[in-house]
Amino acid sequence: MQKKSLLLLLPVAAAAGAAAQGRYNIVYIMTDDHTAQMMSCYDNRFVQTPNLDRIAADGVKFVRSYVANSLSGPSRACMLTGKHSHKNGFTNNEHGIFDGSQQTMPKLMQQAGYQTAIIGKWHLVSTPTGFDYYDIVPGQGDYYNPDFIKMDGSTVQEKGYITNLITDKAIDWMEHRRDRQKPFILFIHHKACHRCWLPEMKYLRAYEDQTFATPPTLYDNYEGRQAAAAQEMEIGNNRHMDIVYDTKMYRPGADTRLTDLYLSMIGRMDTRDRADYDCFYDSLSADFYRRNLSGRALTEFKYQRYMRDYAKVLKSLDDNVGRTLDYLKASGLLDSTLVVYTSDQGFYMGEHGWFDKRFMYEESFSTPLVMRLPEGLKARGDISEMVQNIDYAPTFLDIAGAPIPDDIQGVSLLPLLRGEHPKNWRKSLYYHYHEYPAEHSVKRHYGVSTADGWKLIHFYNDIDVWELYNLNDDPQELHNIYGQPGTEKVTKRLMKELVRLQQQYDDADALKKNGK
Ligand code: SGN
Ligand code: CA
Repeated sequence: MQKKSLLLLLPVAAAAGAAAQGRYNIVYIMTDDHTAQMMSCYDNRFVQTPNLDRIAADGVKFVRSYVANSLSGPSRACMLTGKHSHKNGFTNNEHGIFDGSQQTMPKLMQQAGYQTAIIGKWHLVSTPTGFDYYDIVPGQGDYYNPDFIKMDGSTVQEKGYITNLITDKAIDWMEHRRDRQKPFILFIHHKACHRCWLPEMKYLRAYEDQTFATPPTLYDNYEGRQAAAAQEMEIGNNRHMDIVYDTKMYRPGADTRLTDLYLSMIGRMDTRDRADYDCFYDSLSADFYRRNLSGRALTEFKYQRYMRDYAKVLKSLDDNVGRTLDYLKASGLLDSTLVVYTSDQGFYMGEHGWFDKRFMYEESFSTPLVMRLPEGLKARGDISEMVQNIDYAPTFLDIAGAPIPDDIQGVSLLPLLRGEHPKNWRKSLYYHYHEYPAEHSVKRHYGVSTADGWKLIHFYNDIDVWELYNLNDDPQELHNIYGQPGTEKVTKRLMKELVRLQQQYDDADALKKNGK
């Protein structure tokens, strides 16, 4: 009680610098592969997410929020360290092991007197460091009756649907396990809405009568974009989007590349749930094989299945974020807690014909970011300054009143949360994606994106291709105008900015690759 009233009396600057007792808590909720197109406060076309929208309605929505490297493990490492991938060392999922001995924001939060806990997806291979408590899933985790890795090193299978379980554990930690004498930072890392979008049983039949509008670029021909043409993440291609695993059109004897993986995942369900699941998808599957679809009809069928299953998974997520907010309110914590909701990156919902992420194009470079602000932080509504996931670490440190080490590359968002709009705010962002050759075949690339709507990208490794976009004229990034007459001046400006950022962030390997 004393803690709450103390905080409410403190103006923000004093609160940030005050003793542990008077400081804000932080609840950081991060989903997997949740994209702004599927969050109604960003985009109203497809689904309603009333609980996620509540966060924005009571706080702020960042409309230019981006990641540094559009992939799970790397994004998580950027968030934890406040540094770009080449500095924190975790550049890709397939070969990375996070070096847990390095400086991380949770460790610095501990030093500042915070209790730290993480529940859910970790995906950084090494054992978590800097957490007073963890209960994490191995690798990508499972939707049904998932395993959890405990702090004693044991792995325990738990009964239920993953989004509910992670939320139960988060609430249980806040209610029963934490030290109430300390402020806390709790990381709730959901598996939702990662591939292959397996729904909670109560939403098995949700969205089935909804037909989602197809994006105008579903049949993109990738003209002038060599790397876009070389990817392997097309909905219409059965080698990329698996008809059994991704769209659940299983039938006995099916032997697609990912059939076994699919069967092992749904093999975790309880018998009764499985019978209901089979009853539902078997009849869709029988109908699908009877129709013998091909070409655009097949692509559009897969697109509808993809959208519906993704929407089902998201519905449980939205419910559970609502449950988390309700708990914070009921327990009297809400007004002393910064609630952050974001994703590890954006995702393609059929734009360019794709699912998955990785590219520096807007859908996957951007990520949703909304925050409910505690008493004393005055900002409300949309924030249009450019922000990136390397900014979260310095923001949380700033909120804790802890010093921000010089080697942290992100910047604190606290001034923006106070309602300020610093004149010298960054005017460009740096991006670098490293995972190639790998699943989905997205070439390595880095680039710069500017506040006035320009983007310059260099794809390298087994290719040497530059792309230039003017997002003001070409928001869908269909027209690569690199090298076209009239673009010399802007290209020169962007190239200079790219080099400046690579120098500032000390990305020495990338600097060498410019070849300019
Ligand atoms: C898995 C998925 C990929 C996905 C990566 C990375 N394949 O490998 O489709 O791009 O994860 O995703 S699957 O057959 O195992 O589903 S990330 O979000 O973890 O980076
Ligand atoms: Ca992800």
